[in-house]
Amino acid sequence: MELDHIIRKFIDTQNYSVSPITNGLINSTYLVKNNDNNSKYILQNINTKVFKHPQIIVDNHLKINRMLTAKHYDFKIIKPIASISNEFLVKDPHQQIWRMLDFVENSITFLKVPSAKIAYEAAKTFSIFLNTINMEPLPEIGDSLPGFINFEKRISDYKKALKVASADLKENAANEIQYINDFLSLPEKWIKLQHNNLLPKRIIHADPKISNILFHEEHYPLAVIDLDTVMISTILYDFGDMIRSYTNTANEDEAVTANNFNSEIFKAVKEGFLFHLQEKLTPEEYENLDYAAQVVIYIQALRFLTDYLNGNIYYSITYPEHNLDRTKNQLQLLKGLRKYLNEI
Ligand code: GN1
Ligand code: MG
Repeated sequence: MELDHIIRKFIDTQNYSVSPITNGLINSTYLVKNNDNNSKYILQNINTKVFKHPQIIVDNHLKINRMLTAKHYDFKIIKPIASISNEFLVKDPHQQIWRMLDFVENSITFLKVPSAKIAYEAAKTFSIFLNTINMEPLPEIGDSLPGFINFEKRISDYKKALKVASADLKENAANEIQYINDFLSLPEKWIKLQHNNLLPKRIIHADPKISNILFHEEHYPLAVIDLDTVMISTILYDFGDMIRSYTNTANEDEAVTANNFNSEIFKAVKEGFLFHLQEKLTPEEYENLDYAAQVVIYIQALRFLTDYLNGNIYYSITYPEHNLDRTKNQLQLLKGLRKYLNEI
């Protein structure tokens, strides 16, 4: 078996079982169980087309763990597991990079939020996580994804994709292209705030979607996971992405045609997010929360659409229209959110 080579670098037995976990869109993930002693681990193949310097991810992860350990933090801290030869990153014969992480027993993840209560708990968990790691002076966090929150670049990548895409793809995506083009000026204010240094630099998670929190089977939060994107940027991104992920009544992968935005959850997320952070936010941050949510959803739609037009080179897909369906989902969510914000 292909995986055997790599698993044996981490655990010293042939008596194991392995099964894929198909949640992520970038890395490939497996659950490995050592049947000698019943211990379980998460094994991941790091997508080095996206994360060009995996060592940065490992260093950031260890740094964040040290900060969480040093402070009072009630959630589980996921540790990277060293290989038998004491390395956190291991290369396979195809030059693929692998790592192993703690597995948390009795944990589950959600692909969509089942209730406003879970949304509140998730946002509050991130609020505590962010509050715990944002100590002054900010430690040096490596940039694992240069340009990740550079929206000018996101837009120019989209325009490039539009130029080279086939007529067929553009026809399939005609409505979505129209909508994205109509709102190209939406991120301008954000870009300006960033250029003028009006948004404080903080450590953010940058992928606080609902499946990046482990819940106990009895539905209370256990751990924040997936620290790969942890970076120094504006906390508006994390708030926006929580709204993007938690207010969606559909799975991110479903092509929806009717409203998929839930306003009760919107309120719950805001309350949970502000639980620990309210006093820390500057007026610019606080006043732009609702705006940021729109921009993050818009940029996510634009990223899915860009990838569709580029022939699906970034996000993993299971069928050709997958990224277009994801785009439709995000745009429908954006419409729902904007309608709600206009009404209140
Ligand atoms: C990607 O692979 P995953 O699920 O950790 C993406 C996020 C998107 C998310 C959408 C490095 O995260 O930015 O918001 O998909 N990560 C990267 O589900 O691009
Ligand atoms: Mg991620």
